[in-house]
Amino acid sequence: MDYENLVASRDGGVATIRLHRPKVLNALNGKTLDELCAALDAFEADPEVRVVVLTGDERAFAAGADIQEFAGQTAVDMLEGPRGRQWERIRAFSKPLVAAVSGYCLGGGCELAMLCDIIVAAETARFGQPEINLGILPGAGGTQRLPRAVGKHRAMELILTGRHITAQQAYEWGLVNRVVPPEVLLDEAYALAREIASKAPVAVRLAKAAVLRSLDTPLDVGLDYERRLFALAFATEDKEEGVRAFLDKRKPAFQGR
Ligand code: DAK
Repeated sequence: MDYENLVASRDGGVATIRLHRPKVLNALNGKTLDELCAALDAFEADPEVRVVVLTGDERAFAAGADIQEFAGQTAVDMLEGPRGRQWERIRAFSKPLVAAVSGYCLGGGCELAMLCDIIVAAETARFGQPEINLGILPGAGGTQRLPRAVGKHRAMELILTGRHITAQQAYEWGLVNRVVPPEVLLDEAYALAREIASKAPVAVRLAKAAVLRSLDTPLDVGLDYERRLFALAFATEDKEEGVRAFLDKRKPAFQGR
């Protein structure tokens, strides 16, 4: 499919979405978010796609929402416009999302990375929630996901000062999985994505759903949810194949059923 502000492609089980508005550091305007949702819809529906890598370019993953668009927008636009639905779509994507982050990853860009399941950062990456400098606050989950990722006090520091942190600091705070030299950023992200893509696809989706549920439920509810999804995995042919392959001492050939 052709998009204006991103490039979407697939290689085997791994698809890639590369944000592409280089003149404005991949600022996330309505059209870009629409296209991102359309690409996710297409990848969700394509059974060949097992994992999606989301990336930007060297200078920016994304420098946040498009501030040009904010000028003149009202509270009602924020409440009733398409933004909420677009972010919900990204949140609901059922397959693993691996963010490969280089350069600026700010505001809505940082919130987008946090919606991904694994974050690989180049040494050049800079993370932050600078909305406070615009007289607003994070609006796509930053005040909720950042404290869950790095703890209350660190999240407060980032959100109340608007300061950026380095990739190394983000790693030390537990916001990203690993930090690598920029030239191997995509290699590292694809190695992870390919490894996940080789696993049983239904189990991978169930595992993603179960881990995400842990972040928004009390332990007993989460354990109950996990028990149900675990039982559901036993209804798949891939479970039979995985167990049989182990016992036969061979590699499993998962079919996604
Ligand atoms: N929007 C629009 N344009 C942007 C931009 C942005 N977020 N960030 C950068 N640009 C543009 C700049 O205006 C500049 O354009 P020209 O002047 O060349 O035309 C070009 O990109 C290059 O930027 P700079 O010249 O500023 O480059 P520097 O290297 O000097 O600085 C910077 C890079 C990233 C530090 C700086 O550009 C910057 O501070 N950018 C703004 C970052 C920011 O404040 N981001 C947070 C935006 S608020 C919601 C969902 C999401 C959100 C809210 C609600 N709902 C679901 C309700 C999200 C909100 C946000 O993200």
